[in-house]
Amino acid sequence: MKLRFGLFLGLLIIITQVSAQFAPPAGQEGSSAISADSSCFVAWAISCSIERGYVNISEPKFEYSGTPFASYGSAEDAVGKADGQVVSLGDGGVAILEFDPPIANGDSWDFVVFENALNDVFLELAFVEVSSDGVNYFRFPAVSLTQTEEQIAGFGEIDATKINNLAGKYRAPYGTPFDLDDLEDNPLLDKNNVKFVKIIDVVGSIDPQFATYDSQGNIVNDPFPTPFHSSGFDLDAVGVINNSLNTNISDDRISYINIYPNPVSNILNISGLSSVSNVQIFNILGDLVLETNSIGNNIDVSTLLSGVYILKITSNFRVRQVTKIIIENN
Ligand SMILES: [Ca+2]
Ligand SMILES: [Ca+2]
Repeated sequence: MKLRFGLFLGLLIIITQVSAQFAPPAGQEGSSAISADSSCFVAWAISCSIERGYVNISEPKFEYSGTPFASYGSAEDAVGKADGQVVSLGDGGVAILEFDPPIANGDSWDFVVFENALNDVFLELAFVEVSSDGVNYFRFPAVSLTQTEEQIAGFGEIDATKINNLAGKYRAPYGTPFDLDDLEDNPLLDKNNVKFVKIIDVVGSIDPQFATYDSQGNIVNDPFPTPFHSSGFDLDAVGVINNSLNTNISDDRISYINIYPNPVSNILNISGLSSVSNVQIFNILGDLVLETNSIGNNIDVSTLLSGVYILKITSNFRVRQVTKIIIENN
């Protein structure tokens, strides 16, 4: 009897593991869903730009409300706190959100993407990428284990436990969290200085002509077509959990940087920088007044008027030091 029970238990564990690979819907045990009202958020996107996709990429001449592109909402709807106001991306549409201060890689989840799903199963998905420089983007390793034999219809259903590292996994007002630790290290990405998040609608068609693929080569199957002005991923907001202000960025090199003299006249000395660094000086209005790339040593500030300035040193896309300096030129 005990043996049988053990077998039963073992089988149950195996079945559970096979059928529930990833976190379940909001409210269920083990869910990673985070409410828009959670106190974990320290910031939200400060700007957003949108490149809309078709309302139906397989019929690019088809128009809804006089346009072949998604038209619901506007880019501003993705700025600030999640509020249920969304911008629709359309098939393959793209949103780029900007963060200041930048997102950083703190403990566990670092930022959260909000969509407007009405329930736990009508899910519209998007790939998520991040960038430190606005040029080189790195995609979270998305996984979609949804079957790929049958197209999920326009109002079809998806099982959240088959989805990972894709935005849109949870019903509103819950968001899908992302952990920068899930990205492989790359010299072109500073995980403690993520200024941009890119959201890319997955399209969702299983027709190879229009399909997109997850990190394992699976077609991502999601509701398609959705030939309306609100086609594709409906982006509400991106909330920040960890940024450069609330996260201790350990970098022992900082302590070796020495900036002197301060106050300074004519020549500012910077010592302790081991690699080529970008040095920027801003006036108190935030305008960039001097920029140079150097390996430490001397910065000529003789052209600047006397006053208070902010000195910012960056190397390898990481801000090494921000210091107030006083310039006293005659
Ligand atoms: Ca993290
Ligand atoms: Ca919104």
